[in-house]
Amino acid sequence: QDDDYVVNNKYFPDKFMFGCATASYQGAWDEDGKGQNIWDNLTHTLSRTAYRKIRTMETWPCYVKENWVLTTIGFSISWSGKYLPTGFPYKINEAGVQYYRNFIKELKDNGIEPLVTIFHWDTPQGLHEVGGWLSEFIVDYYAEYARIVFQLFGDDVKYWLTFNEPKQTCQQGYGSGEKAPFVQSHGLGEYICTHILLKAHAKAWHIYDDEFRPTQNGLVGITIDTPWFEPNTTSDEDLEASERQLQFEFGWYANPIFNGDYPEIMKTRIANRSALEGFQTSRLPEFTQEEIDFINGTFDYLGLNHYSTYMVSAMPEPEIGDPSWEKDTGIAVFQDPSWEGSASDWVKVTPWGMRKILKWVKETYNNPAIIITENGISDNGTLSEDLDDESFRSHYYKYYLSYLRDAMIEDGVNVFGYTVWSLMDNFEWTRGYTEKFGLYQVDFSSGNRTRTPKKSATYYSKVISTRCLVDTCEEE
Ligand code: GBH
Repeated sequence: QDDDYVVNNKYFPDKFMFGCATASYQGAWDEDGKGQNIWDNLTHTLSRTAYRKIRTMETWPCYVKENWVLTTIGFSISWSGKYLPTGFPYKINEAGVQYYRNFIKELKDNGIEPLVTIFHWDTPQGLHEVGGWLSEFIVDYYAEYARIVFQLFGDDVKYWLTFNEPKQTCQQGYGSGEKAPFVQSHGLGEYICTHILLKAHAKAWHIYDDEFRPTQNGLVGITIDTPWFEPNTTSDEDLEASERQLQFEFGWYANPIFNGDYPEIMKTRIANRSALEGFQTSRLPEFTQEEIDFINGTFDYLGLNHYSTYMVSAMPEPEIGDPSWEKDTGIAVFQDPSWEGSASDWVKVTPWGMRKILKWVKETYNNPAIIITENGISDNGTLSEDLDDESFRSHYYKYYLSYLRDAMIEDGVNVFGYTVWSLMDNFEWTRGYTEKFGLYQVDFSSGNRTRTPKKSATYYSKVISTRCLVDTCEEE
């Protein structure tokens, strides 16, 4: 978009947190008597080879051994669970507790701040079988799980995230059905799931606020993901399309938590379309005033996952028929074929989108404290793409971080940290091992999962230790 762009040469503040992100299920599945979750249920019905790979993979403690200069590392706790094998609080697995205790201690001993996600998509199978995220009962089970986690680890963990990407849990898990548990209930399931999940988030935040904050003094946020949506033209219709798409994608979760209730545009559009479709009430459930107040303000900071950009343009109102979230949105979404791609069809190199989304979030939600909890790009595993300093992954980080720094300096966005996705190649959900996001390559066929730093690992280490993206930086 901007060929003359010059990489930002200002230092990142000393207290800026740089790190790497990981997630429990993407690195290991069968440790310490863990129970089953909805992803085990999927992967265990795959071919034996795929299953074996998943089951023998245990990659994570390398960062300490490699002597990284990380200031933070993001990881998630397995609910299913390293220490609650059934997902229910009646049975706590001591081996699992000890595992996380040791891990957190090792981090702290190495000066690395743990950034802990309580839920990254791995609903316990037992809870799924009684309704999962479509059942109100899960609110209390989740809240109880969160309370136990705060109790067990809260003396050492100061940065909590209740959920990673709730939209993927709900829209892909219960709407389009592309991710576990593969429920296809277009235009209905994802709204019910979200309604319940937001209450679970709020309840966990309140539990922390009432019972743990006074002694533990940490921060509890939520990670929400969104691309940037660039208007195709400067017409009013396309500008509205961009705003509307952001509200349906991000505001769906952020508005209830940061401003109160669902975005107006969602309430109106879904109510109108539901009525035309013949529903008695809107497919978007309504919060009571009490619920709105309970959820509003339940954040200490925002985790933002951002990878790429889409173009959007206005289009004629989709015909009335079977409902879907896409039709409720009613926007044409596409990517420009000229954008540089990656091993993931959805990740295009569009670093300017980072500045735009940060500015939009600042303006829409009253300038919250933000940490970028995921940002990254995939290769296909042949390292050849990641060999020199200007390798595409180093290039990606350099430019995304540069626009991020611009957002901080020029737009006054309050970003306090950044963790790349991901520390090492890992299990990419339904895409298996075909897309490699790691700074470290993992040899999944070797017994000890040999890890090799890619060139981008060297570049990123240098950025962290110099706090500068280029060879020499200037003070602000
Ligand atoms: C992250 O989601 C996840 O949090 C992480 O676990 C995962 O490893 C990482 O992505 C890399 O994949 O199939 O075209 O419909 C990022 C947000 C939203 C990206 C859903 C993929 C589906 C695009 N994801 N999106 S498509």
